[in-house]
Amino acid sequence: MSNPTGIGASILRKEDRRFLSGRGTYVADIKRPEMAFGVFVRSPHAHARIKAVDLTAALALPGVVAILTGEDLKRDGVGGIPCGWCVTGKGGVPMKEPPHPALAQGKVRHVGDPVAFVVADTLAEARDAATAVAVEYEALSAVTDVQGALKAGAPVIFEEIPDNTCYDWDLGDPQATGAALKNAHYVARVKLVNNRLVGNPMEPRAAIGEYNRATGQHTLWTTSQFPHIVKLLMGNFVLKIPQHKLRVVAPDVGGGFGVKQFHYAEEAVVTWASTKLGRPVKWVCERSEGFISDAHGRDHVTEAELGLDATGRFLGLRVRTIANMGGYLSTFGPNIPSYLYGPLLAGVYMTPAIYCEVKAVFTNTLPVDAYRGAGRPEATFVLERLVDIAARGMGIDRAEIRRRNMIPKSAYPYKTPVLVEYDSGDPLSCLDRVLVAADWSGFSERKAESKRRGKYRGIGLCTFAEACGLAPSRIAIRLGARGGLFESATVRVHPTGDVTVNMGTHNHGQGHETTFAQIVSEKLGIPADNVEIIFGDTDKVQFGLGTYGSRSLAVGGSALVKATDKVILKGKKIAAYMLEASEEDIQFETGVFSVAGTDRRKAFAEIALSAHFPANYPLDVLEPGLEEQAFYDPVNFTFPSGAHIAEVEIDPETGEVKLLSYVAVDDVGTVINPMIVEGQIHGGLVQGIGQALCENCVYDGTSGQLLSGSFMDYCMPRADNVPMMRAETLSTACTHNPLGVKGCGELGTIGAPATVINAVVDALADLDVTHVDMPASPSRIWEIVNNARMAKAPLGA
Ligand code: MCN
Repeated sequence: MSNPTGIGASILRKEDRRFLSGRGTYVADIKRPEMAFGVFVRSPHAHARIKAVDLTAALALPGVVAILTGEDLKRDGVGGIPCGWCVTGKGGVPMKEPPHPALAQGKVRHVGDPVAFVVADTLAEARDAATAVAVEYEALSAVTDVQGALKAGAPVIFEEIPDNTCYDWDLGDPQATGAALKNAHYVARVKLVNNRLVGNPMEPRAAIGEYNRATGQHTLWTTSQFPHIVKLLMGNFVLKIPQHKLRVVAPDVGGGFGVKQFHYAEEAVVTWASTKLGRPVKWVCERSEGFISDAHGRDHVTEAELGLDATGRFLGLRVRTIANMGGYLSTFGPNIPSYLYGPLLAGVYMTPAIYCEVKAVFTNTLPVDAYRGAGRPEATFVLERLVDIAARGMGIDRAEIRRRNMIPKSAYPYKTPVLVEYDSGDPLSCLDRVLVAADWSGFSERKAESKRRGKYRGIGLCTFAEACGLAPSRIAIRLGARGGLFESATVRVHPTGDVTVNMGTHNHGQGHETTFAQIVSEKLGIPADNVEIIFGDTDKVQFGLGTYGSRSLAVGGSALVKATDKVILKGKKIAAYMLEASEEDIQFETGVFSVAGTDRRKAFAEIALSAHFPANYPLDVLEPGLEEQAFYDPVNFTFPSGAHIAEVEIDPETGEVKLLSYVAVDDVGTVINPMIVEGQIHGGLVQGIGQALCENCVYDGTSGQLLSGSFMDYCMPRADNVPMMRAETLSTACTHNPLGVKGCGELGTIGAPATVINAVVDALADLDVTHVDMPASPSRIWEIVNNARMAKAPLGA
């Protein structure tokens, strides 16, 4: 490697210097002069009419500045929280899009629905006053599960939507798929639940609104993955603040995982309150408040069938899913179980016919939206469970059945029957490598050893493709996005040759300050330490769409390459002038401009200096300065793929599933920083393992109360749940972006749930268990094991 801080170098994360020394700046750290504190009064009911709100006692308490309600919103003409994606269902019927007031009006629709906002001089005073707000509710019956919400006579969440259905959508060819299943030699079937999850980023959400009466400028500091979108949605639709008068700042953000990529009511309420009151207003979410106010993830109920011919080749796949939308539509909610789900059902296989139907349903629960992987883990789980069920049903080795159906490298670009065209990939190589790395062939010995100790051992495999690098504006807009999905970068070269880059993406744990600096280092031949990456402030950074859908490198990084290319082009003009040569003869390599075939050269820093001291510039042909901007909108998604293997051991006495090993081989295209990619895959794997083994968001079906509303009941994976994991990469270059990169941020959550559950089911195969729903918690496994044992050898038999 010629450049020690360029592409391919595993340099340490630059941003960790401030994080590890406790010097990050999070929204909760920000103090503004005269700042007041806000606390939300939230509904204790899942479904209720608001009969009256009595503020008398609360307003009389010390320190209270104001208490705002949904009625105040109405009076001030504040708009509802908009949804950013409109899905069109069967027959061209657009989704139902009910109003979403920032503070409830007339009715509450989930536990935690905000009803009032109390602002006081101190946080303690605001909390006291919040408990004194008297809301009279008329409780209504609630429904929290999707099947219940579709039953005749179910509680109706919105009067104008009597069947609680947001949309009824489909993708693929129903006739061809029906015929394929009818003619199949074998049909594998599964009914499964994709468990509901709470994202729980380490830093809870927070927001501060501030209004400057002198300039008419509004500022919102918020824990957001996409400050420009918040600015657009909130400014334009909710508060009607002209865009040039609104600044949104998302400083250091302590993890998002999708949870912070929505425009939330709280952001609008603090901004509105600060304008009304003429004082900055701060709200910081409590951890337990996060459980009832952050959007949740997953929550599907699915039935699916995979038809195969006698040789084990896939003929047709039919999937019927009911997806929970919750009590309101969140920013991307409708898009997750439709366009981020259906197109992923092809996986890495050549299934000729696929048909997918999704009903999205309103319930009395928190809105459901993207959570790391967003739609793609759900699709992978359905497909990879079916593949295992088919292999077992037909007596074919699980690796072999996958191999027989996989898209060979030579068949790329490959168009699937569900909308997408994969540009590149080599899933067979991923499979071959993971089988060796995990010693698939030596498993039976290890299983026998576990058996001698009275334990059930299982090995699970999952091979999958993902669509990420969320962009192509033209595709997204056609499919219902209410905005573009390009990305942007500005490269400012200082007179010394040091560089500041403004990125439209947002770094909240992904290491952008390092990897984007590595790209600049590689392109301009300067050390990564001489490059500063700025993001997250709409006043500093040009319009950009933010970070989600593993898009920052593929889309943002490509914009950065374009901008640096423009810098090099301009540098060549300057060099040509300085070296008295023709522009065509100037070469640029490893930070040096030179005249081809001569020893005449100028270092990058000399060119930068000259650009800022244009003593004798021919100003008609050469502008001073060295700063370039680029916007990049790709032609396609990127399609990483992977093959993962997990091994588990189950203790039949306790039901505990111990994860013994996990090996992942993923194709992420060109790797910018191997260590960061490995870390990203590890992090995603732990979240996927969490979904598979312990995390579960549970509502009480009758009262609609959230039963798993704290870390006492919602089990996050911890270090001792996870073994040492091995994450390897291989690279087939993306064919349509300049770096050949594919995203890596979500691979772990997409592959791990199916991998781990396939291993759990394999461990229980001798008990004739064919499927286990997530999470495979000790109580669930204990029950399955004991029921299966009883079925095989009933008591007294
Ligand atoms: N990278 C690389 N080479 C590749 C691919 C990526 O070096 N071939 C680097 C990138 O330059 C970047 C990181 O890996 O530094 C992740 O890149 P990418 O896959 O483009 O994903 P994003 O940066 O867009 O991050 C989003 C993704 C998503 S969707 C979620 S959710 C998520 C995630 O990343 N949330 C995270 N990783 C997270 N990590 C942390 N710590 N916290 C979160 O909230």
